[in-house]
Amino acid sequence: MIDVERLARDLDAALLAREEIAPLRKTYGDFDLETAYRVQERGIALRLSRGEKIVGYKMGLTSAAKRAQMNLDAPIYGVLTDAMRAGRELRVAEGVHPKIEPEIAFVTSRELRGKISRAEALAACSGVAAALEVLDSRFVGFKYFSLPDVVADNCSSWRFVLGPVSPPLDTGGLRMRMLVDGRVVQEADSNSISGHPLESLMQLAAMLDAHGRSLPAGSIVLAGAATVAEPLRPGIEVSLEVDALRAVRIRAV
Ligand code: OOG
Ligand code: MG
Repeated sequence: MIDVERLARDLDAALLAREEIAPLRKTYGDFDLETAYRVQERGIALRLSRGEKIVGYKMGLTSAAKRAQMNLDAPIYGVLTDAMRAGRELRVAEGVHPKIEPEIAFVTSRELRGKISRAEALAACSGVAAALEVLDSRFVGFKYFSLPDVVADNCSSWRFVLGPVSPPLDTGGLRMRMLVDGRVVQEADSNSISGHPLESLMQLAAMLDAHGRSLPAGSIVLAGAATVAEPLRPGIEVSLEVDALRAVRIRAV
């Protein structure tokens, strides 16, 4: 029997101590995806007990590039709290081995529940923004080899930053360019995210529903990275330019 509380506490302790731990399945044996989401939920409860507030969700492994980079093959979701939201600067030393990736974020103004159409998803958005997600796994060397491990670890969530929020628009077929110190390092079409970024929002509503939950109005939703993630080193400035949206940038110190 997997002790959900124990796994959540191991991960939480690693997060607080900025320490790497072995993948949970190595230490505790196999557990399934449903158990992993329960560990994730318990880990979030620990964060909430420290005063953090849930501000939204992130979808992960929604692009072929990310699935190949992580060698995993199904979309997953994690929770975003206010403490994960970064401003203009980010302290690399507060993490273990952070990586940064280009995303699109939606801001919702209506509750979403269950299976919804693309039109319903769009109608529920009050805004859209270019976003950068900074991942940081609790596992040694950022390697975990299994979906349950990464889901339990809140899908490697660590920090995120949104660019200026624009009114809702069609986020399909937009060119996305991630730059490090002004040089393009990753480039993709926004449709490499789930075929269309809105599909990520629809998938999230369906996945939450399968866990008896809905997506509250006022949520921030990261649609998942369009390309592989790049290492975040102190001193670099990373920006993301997305056609039709305003750019987002962050400096790593
Ligand atoms: C898992 C999280 C993936 C994305 O956008 O695909 C993710 C990981 O890469 O460790 O956030
Ligand atoms: Mg991501």
